[in-house]
Amino acid sequence: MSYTKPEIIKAHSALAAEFESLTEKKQILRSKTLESLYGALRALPNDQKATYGKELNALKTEIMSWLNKVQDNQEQLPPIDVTAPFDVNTSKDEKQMLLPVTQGSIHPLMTELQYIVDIFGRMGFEAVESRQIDDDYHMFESLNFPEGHPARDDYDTFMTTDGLIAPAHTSTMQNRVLSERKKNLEAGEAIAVVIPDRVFRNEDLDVTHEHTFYQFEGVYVDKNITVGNLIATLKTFMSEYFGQDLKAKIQPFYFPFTEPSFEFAIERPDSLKKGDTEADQWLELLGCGMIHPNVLKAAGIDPTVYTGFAWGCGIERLVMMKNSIEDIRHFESGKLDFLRQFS
Ligand code: FA5
Repeated sequence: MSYTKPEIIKAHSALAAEFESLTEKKQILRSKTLESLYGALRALPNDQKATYGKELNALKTEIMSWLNKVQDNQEQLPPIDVTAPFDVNTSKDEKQMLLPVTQGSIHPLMTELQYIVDIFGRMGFEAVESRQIDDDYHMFESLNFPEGHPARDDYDTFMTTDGLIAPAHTSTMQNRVLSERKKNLEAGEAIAVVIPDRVFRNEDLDVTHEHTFYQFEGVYVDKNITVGNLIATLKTFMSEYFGQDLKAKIQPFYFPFTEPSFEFAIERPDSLKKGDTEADQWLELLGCGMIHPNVLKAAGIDPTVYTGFAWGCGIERLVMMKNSIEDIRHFESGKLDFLRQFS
């Protein structure tokens, strides 16, 4: 449309220049120039409003078409694969350069996880992956937490309204590994498995508590297995992992899926001691115990013939102990200063 009103003609070229200079193009709709045209419309005598208003509307429509054009152009931009190991700024015709590996390194948690799995591999444990979405049966039911059991509240579990669960511990895998390996057990082969993965809890965060963290579960079942075997296994692992014998202690605890149940703590190195009380000297690393007969039964294993132990250990807390890291929140912070210490 060609405009006739001098104020609108002037505003049109001012708006076109302003649009050109804007990075956030939508801001044009808030332009002072446009605003003052609307102010002028309101101030006009009624008999002049119609023609002025028509031109102002046409100007607004033209501005909207500028905006649509910009949007169309943006939509036509080729998508960028942010996971590609290339420099995304090189054009298609140029030879795409692989990013130098010095710009990235394996996350310390993954390095440690591989090391943990390797130690257990040498101790005869097979590694099985857990999962990051599960259901009520594996999170609670199969682990001897019947519906309405108060201990369900101890695991501040994220769940969807239709019953899907973000696992709050790796124990969700116990029923699966026990059921799958029951036949081999009956044929004389002990069940010996470690299960690492990410777990999620609606936690209050502090230096030793994260909402998303890693655990590894251990499950061992055979005939004549006792608490002595459990402690010996954990101590062997700890001395191999830390390269020295650390003071460890177990104290009675409660988990619905083990009986008896324990908490296993190790003495903090001096740099991580928090205070003078007994509790400040120790870091709780894992929960463990003898697998409850109901858990074995849920997997079809006869608890009068077989016994076993299980544990669930926080990987961050192990790595913190080993490297004198004072705050668990560094791991997920993405801070390069922190990560580069391990590259
Ligand atoms: C459990 O998760 C049990 N499933 C462990 C278990 C497995 C017991 C098999 C018996 C048999 P607990 O909630 O205590 O227990 O967590 C186990 C370990 O995970 C803790 O000792 C700690 O090392 C780690 N952990 C727990 N909560 C957090 C958190 N918010 N942030 C970081 N690490 C945590």
